[in-house]
Amino acid sequence: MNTGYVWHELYGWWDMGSGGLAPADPRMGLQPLAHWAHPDTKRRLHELVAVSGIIESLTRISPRKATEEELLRVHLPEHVHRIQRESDAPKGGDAGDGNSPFGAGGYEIARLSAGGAIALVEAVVQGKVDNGYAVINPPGHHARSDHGMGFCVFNNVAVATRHVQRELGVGRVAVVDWDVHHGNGTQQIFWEDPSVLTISIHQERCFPTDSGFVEESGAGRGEGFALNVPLAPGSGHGAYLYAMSQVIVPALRAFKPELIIVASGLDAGIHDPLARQLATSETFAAMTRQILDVAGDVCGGKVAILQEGGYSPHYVPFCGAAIIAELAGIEPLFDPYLAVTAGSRGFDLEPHQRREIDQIVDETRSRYPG
Ligand code: 9RB
Ligand code: ZN
Repeated sequence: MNTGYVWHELYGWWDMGSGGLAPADPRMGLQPLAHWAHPDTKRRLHELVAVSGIIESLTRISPRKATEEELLRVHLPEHVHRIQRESDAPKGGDAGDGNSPFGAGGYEIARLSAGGAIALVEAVVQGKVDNGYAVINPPGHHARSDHGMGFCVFNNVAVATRHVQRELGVGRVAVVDWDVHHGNGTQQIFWEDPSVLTISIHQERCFPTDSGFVEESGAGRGEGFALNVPLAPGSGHGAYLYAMSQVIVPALRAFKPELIIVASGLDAGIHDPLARQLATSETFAAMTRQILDVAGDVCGGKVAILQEGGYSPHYVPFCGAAIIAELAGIEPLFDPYLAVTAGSRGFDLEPHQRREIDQIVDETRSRYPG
């Protein structure tokens, strides 16, 4: 496969300050330490792709900065201009929820992240590559039209989707968000839009804690074009693949998109500090295989995978590299962590997980988009 690949050094310069989840504050007992979303995790993914030699099999695609006009297709002017203003301040600003700080000059990096998404999706649509992966940063799936949150400033997936719809004549786009957190921003942006099917598979009530329920399905003309697959904590390889094959793949086959964009958080990985799922590099490779198979049947294999979250600096690189190797059709990279986790209880589909996923099938099958 001719697989596109996006990375830029400035993604590794995204400055979240110090503190962990919230900014350090001794009055709250919060000691300074590298923020959980420190960009080194994404840089280490890129460096594993480079050092392993996987990069030799990929087509490098250079990102550009998304223009203000491109951002405004998705976001309100107040949001874009506030980020721009705060980025000009000596110490930067916050994406919108007080827990998502960024340093001076962050506007430029956030535009480069959205522009990296545009560049990859455009190359896939134009057939310059068959599929591709963009290790972009900051992430985007929590960013709503009116404000950022959850470490996300601009909704990269949404900006790229609008770009190919407006500029390249693409109609139906499916977004599969396997980040362990709910893709609430993407869902909100396309809530009433039947041209974009948003699917989010996530740990139930992980973040945000008040969205991502099965009952959320879109509204107006977009009714039925949002799909949520909330999983119990402790879901692993078996549960993820069962949910993909029973719910997500059938919905994609019914919708028949012209392009599939994956919002690829790697924080469902077993070593992630921000969630409690048990996915391994093999899980991510197998989910990629499922997406490639359905894409091969419905949209000529057009799949663009865009980085979202992922907070284990040790394990994220192996999960990302496994996805990229699967996209490119090359040998998987040896994952030294598998030896530690193999055989752990919860890797196979547990009876309660099967029951809950079957229930999601029952509740959603009648409203699959067509
Ligand atoms: C804090 C809150 C967060 C913020 C972001 C994430 C993960 C994002 C991600 C998880 C929890 C709230 C610190 C709310 O990876 N997305 O893909 N917590 N945010 N209140 N407080 C005090
Ligand atoms: Zn996440």
